[in-house]
Amino acid sequence: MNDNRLIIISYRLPFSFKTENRVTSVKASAGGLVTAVKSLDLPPSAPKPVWVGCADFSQRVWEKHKHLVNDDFEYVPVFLDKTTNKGFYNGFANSVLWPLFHYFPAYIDYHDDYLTAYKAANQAVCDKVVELLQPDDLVWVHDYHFLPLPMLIRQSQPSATIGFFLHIPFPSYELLRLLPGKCRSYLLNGLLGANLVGFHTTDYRVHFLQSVRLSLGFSHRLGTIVTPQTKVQTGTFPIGINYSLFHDASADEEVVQERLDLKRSYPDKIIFSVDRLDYTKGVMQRLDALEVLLKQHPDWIEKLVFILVVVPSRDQIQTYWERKQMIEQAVGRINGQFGTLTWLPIVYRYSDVTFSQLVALYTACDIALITPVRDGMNLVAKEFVASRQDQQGVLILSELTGAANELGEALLVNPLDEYEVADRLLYALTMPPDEQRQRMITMQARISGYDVRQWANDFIDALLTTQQADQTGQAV
Ligand code: GDG
Repeated sequence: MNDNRLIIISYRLPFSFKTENRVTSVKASAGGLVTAVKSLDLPPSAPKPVWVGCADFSQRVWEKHKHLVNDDFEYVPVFLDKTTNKGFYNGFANSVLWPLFHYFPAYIDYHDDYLTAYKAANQAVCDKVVELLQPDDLVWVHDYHFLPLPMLIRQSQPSATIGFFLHIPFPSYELLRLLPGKCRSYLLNGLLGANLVGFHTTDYRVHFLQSVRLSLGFSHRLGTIVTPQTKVQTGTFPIGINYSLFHDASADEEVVQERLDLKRSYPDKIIFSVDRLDYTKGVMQRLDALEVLLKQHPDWIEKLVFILVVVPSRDQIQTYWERKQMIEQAVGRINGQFGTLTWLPIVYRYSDVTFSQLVALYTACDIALITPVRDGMNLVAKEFVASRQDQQGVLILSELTGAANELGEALLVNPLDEYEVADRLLYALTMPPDEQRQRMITMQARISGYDVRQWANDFIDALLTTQQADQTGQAV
């Protein structure tokens, strides 16, 4: 890193305001992106980085309470009107791009006015960024909410240095072509405004390069796309986690106490999962697998418990609240079918848990059952591995996650095959401690070597390289 000022753009800012009994306080939010950006190695001489995002509070609240938000960033909220924000976020971003990029074409709900709102929101964010932008700033745009933003900024500031990182999968061209041609070209052209476009895996990157060639006619040379106006480098940057945070937390006093409480309440084998409420996370398929296991192996009845934490998310979108109902029906059905007067197979919680509870669950469980049907990376799998100081516990992981590329010692499964998942559950329930240790040690060595700080620094270093190459006129 050098002394350039960093401008981060993400849909959400990393905090929210909470008012209780007329007292307003600030709540910092966690999550992969926030942790990543906050752990960047910025030199002490670097100017304060700026974080631009869409406000989920009013301008009046911001003016009154912004003094409460006091950390290493300067925050710049963009205030969108309600209709634009709804069409942008619930509409185009989460009812078109999200299902499409996660291979759920049947869930796409495309309307032209969603696209209009998406364009308006991107323009509003662009206007704000351009207002702030100074020579030598590095702009880092995050995720599918802002695919057109790099080109919008570039059109107004041709010499800006712009990086873009996609946190979700980039689908194969066969999926992308479901979008109307004008819309597809608009989105792909938007990304070509960046100097560097980053993905979690090489597959996603290859899909992007193919889509650009087939939709726009620009081929690439060793991952660099040259158009008459721009030169765009692409790269693979698998996001990591704050490894030491999770590893060390397992010995925190609060976590130890929570873990003891859990072990006392659930003395048998514990299977655990935590996900945002989302059809991509494969919760229904996971429940089907548990049902198969208990049907085929009734000797496990009363000898295990599945702690299923589902974190509320996007519940104003139909496919999301419908999913919640489906999950709750399935939990009720399985508990009714296999439960006894003193035991239930599933403990279900629809809420978030604190960091200490999360680490206690990661370290109390015998099996982490992580079976998304599509996931850009999946940080939960990495956090589970990092937190196991005891080198015990089995990870069952969907092969359709980005994380599966790095966690080959997990029991990899196809989440749609409930018989395979049930079979792997059975194997995990009886896996000898030595085998658990061997697998865990290898995974820990791998993910501790490339943590979130390194991920963020690598991306910024690669972005700086494109800037230097542009300045000296050499090919990237
Ligand atoms: C997107 C991509 C990609 C969850 N529940 C609680 C809680 N969490 C934290 C986890 C983890 C994060 O939220 C979830 O990250 P994931 O990667 O699993 O999933 P997405 O939210 O879908 O993230 C994904 C990621 O971006 C990063 O690029 O990996 O593929 O979809 O950090 O720990 N934290 C606490 N309580 C909870 O109840 N404290």
